[in-house]
Amino acid sequence: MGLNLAQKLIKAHLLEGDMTPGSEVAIRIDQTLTQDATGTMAYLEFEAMGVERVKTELSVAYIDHNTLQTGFENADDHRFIQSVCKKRGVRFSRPGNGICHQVHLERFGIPGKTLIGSDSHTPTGGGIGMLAIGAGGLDVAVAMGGGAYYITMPEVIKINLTGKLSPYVSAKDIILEVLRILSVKGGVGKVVEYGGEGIKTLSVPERATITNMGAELGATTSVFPSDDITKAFLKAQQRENDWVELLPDADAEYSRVIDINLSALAPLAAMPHMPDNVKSVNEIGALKVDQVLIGSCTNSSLFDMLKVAAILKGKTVAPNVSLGIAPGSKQVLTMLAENGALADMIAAGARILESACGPCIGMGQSPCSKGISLRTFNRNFEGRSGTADGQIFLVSPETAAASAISGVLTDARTLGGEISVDMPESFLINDNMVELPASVDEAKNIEVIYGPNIKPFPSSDVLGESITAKAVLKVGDDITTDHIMPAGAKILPYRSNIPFLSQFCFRQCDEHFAENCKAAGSGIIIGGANYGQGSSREHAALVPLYLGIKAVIVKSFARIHRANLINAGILPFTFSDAADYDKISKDDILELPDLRAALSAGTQIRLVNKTKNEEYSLLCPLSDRQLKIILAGGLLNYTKLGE
Ligand code: MIC
Ligand code: SF4
Repeated sequence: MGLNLAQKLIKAHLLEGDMTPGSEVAIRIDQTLTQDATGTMAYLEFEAMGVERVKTELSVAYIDHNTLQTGFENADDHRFIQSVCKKRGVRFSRPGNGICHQVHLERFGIPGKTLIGSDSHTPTGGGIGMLAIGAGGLDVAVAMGGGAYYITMPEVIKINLTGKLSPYVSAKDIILEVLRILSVKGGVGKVVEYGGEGIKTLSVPERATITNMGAELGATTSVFPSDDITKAFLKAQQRENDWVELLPDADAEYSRVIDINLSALAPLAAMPHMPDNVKSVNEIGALKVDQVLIGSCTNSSLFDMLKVAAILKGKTVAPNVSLGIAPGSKQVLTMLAENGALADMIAAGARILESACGPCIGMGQSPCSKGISLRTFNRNFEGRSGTADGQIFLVSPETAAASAISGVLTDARTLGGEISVDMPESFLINDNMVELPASVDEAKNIEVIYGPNIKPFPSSDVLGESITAKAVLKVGDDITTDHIMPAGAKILPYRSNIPFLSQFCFRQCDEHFAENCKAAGSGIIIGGANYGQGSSREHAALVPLYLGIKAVIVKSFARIHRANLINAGILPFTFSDAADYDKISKDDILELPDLRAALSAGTQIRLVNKTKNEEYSLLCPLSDRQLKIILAGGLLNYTKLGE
C-alpha cells in the first residue's frame, strides 16, 4: 500500500511510535516559530529549561500580535524576546516585518520540513508541503531545546479538487466550503490533504489561505503537495534551492475522500459566530455593512492585495463603511507601494494598517455596536472583535472589496469581467528586519532583559491520590480559547503576567469565575463537545491552573488545548457516557478517588458527585509519556524530575 503525503512527512521524521492512527508518535522538529503573544511565555519556559542554544535547524521569533503598545508592557516583552533570541540562536523578526505565517511562508518555510509554532495557524506552511503544526508554547520550547514533538497519529482525509475557480470566487471560498462540509469539529485527529487536478490551478498564496484556515476544522494540519507551482513561488523568493518535489504515492490511501468541484463554487461567507456557519453570499443577501477589514494571516498576501486594489481602483468606499487593510508583510506592503496598488487603495478611502495581526485579535478597529463587519480573517468567535455584540462575517478579499464599495454584502461576480493578477516572477527580497543571533562566543556576554510586566508562571504540584473540588463552571459545546482566556487590546499586553490575566478568565461565560475559583481554592470545569477550540495559547491552561483548576471534564476536546492542559498538569477527562454531562450542576462537589492508581492502570475513572449522591465513569486516555507528565504535575516538573 502506498503512502499519502502526510504519512510520508511523518515517516521521514518519526522518532518513536508506530504510525497507526490514534496512537502517539514522536517526530523530529526541523523548524520552530513563535509570535509575541505566546512567545514571551514560551521563551520564559525555554529559559527555565536551562538550554544554552536552540538545537533546531531554524527558529524564528516574530513580533506581530502585540503591536498597539498602549503602555510599556509589550515593548518590554519585545525587548525580552529580542534579547533571548540574540543569546540563544533564534532569528528575530522585528515589529513591522509582518505576520508570522505570511513571513515564514515567504522567507523561511521549506517543503518536506517539520515546523511547529506557538500559534494555531502554523499549518499555513502546509501550503508549500511542510508538515506544519500549531502547538503550545511549552511544546515549542521543548522542540527548540532539541526535544521531540508528540502527536496522535492522525487519519488522513483527502480533499479532491477538480475544475477551476470562476472569476471572483476565491481560495477562501474553498476553505469555507470545506468548513461547511466538515464543521469546526470535523478535523479533530485528522490531517487534511489536498489533491486532484484542481490543485494545479491554485497558486501558493491560495493554497496557504486554505491550509491556514484548516486550523478552524480542528485538524492537526493541512497539506498540499510540493510541485512546479511551489517551485515557481520559491524561485520568485530567490529560494529555488529549497524546493523538493513531494507527492503522495499513486496508490495512497485515505480514510475519507471529499470531492469539491471548483467550477461549481460560489462566493461564501461564515456568519456570526462560528467559522463553520457558512452560507452563500447570495443566500445571505444584501446586508448593510458597517465595516470591512482585509488582512490577517489568512488573506494578506500580495496576490490578495492586488485583487483588492484592482476592485477598489477609481472607486470610493461607501459612506456607511470603514475599510481597513493590513498587508501581511513588509514584502507585500513594499511591493504594493512600488507598483502603485497601495495608492489605489488609499485613494479609494482605505485605512491602511500596519503589517500585523491587528483587528484579527481585537487589537483595535472594533466595530460599532451590533456592527456588521466583513472580514477576510479566519475566526469570528463572539466578542473576539472587541465589540460584544459585533456581527462578524468571514469572507474572501473579493467579496470584502466589492462590499466595501457598494456598502452592502455583495457577490463580486456582479462586477462583471475578470480581475487577473499574475504572481510576480520575482518578489522584492530584503531581510533587513530579521535580526540574526549572536555567535556562540558573543552570546556569553548578552544578558536577557526582563521587564517589570514579566511575572513568574504558575507551577503545579505532583498529582495527589484523589481530588475533591467544586464544579466551579459548567459550559456548553464549542467553547473557544477566546472564552477561556480572552485576548484583545486591553488584555493582550499582559500575556506574561498570569496573575493579572486571571481576572479575565471565562468572563464572557461567568463574570464571577475568577472570584469563585479563588473562594473555592480549587475547582473542576464541566464542558461540552470540542472544548478549547481555536488558539494555541497555553494561557488558557496556565490561567486556570493559577486559579486552582484541577480537572476539566467534557464531552470532547480540541487537540492543542488538551495537550496544553496535560503540559500544565490539569487532568483532561471525557465522559464515558455523554449523557452524564446533564446530571452535573454548577457548584456540585465532585470527588475523583484513587486517581493515581486508576490513571496508571488505564482503567475508567470514577467520578463521585457528593452533592447528588451519584457516580459516573470518565475516560482519560494517556500515552505512557502523558501519564508520567500528569503524575509529575505537568511537563516542566516532569522534565526537572527526569534530570
Ligand atoms: C489567534 O488567532 O487566536 C492567535 C492570537 O493568533 C492565537 C495565539 C494567541 O493566542 O496568542 C492562535 O491562533 O494560536
Ligand atoms: Fe494573527 Fe489573526 Fe493570524 Fe492569529 S489568526 S496569527 S491573530 S492574523
